[in-house]
Amino acid sequence: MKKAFIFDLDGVIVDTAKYHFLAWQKVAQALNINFTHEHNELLKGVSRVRSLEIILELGNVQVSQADKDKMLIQKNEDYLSYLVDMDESEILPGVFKILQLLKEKNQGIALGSASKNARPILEKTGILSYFDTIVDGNDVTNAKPDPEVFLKAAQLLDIDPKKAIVFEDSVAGIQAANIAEMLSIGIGEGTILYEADFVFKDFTEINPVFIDKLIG
Ligand code: B16
Ligand code: MG
Repeated sequence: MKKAFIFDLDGVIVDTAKYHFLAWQKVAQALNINFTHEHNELLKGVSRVRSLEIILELGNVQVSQADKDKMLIQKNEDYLSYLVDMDESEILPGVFKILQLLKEKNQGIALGSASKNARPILEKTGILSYFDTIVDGNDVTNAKPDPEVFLKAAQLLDIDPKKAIVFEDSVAGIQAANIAEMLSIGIGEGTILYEADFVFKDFTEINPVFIDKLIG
């Protein structure tokens, strides 16, 4: 049977959260806002604009729209500078194997990410060709937990959403998959991603037998 396997990007395929953190930290420092790794967790799976709003709320700081726009541009330029040297070594453990297995089994493979930088990241890490379709922050109007990103991916693959499986590291992403009536697989901590149908620490914990069961 052909199923739709939809992958989130940051935290699932690559760990770009560390680069987002460094770039947001500069924005926060310029505003005298204390921004910690713990705060960074709040930004996972969240859009760029909403991330800035969260940081401003944390510091109880108000700025004009023009200043917000400047900060968003600055943050992204800074973030992109960390991606310049990115290569396939940044692909998270076990991801390659799963992608290869799904390709061999002729399954639908899609990206469903909130990032507007998804394509260059997939290109730099050399895995763009694995994806039959890509839905990212440029293609959707509603952010996760709205299921738009995943529903669009299933639609582009021409596969019933009920036959879709989503790999996600964020709570909002798991909720989006559940709302879309897709099977949700959390990548990370079970205590955080408890709303997921299954949770694995990383892809090395997912074996071919499990994938076969998902395919049915
Ligand atoms: P960008 P995902 C999300 O990607 C990140 O988790 C989140 O931290 C980031 O703010 C968002 O993309 C937007 O990214 O600034 O590159 O457009 O986890 O949905 O793949
Ligand atoms: Mg993510």
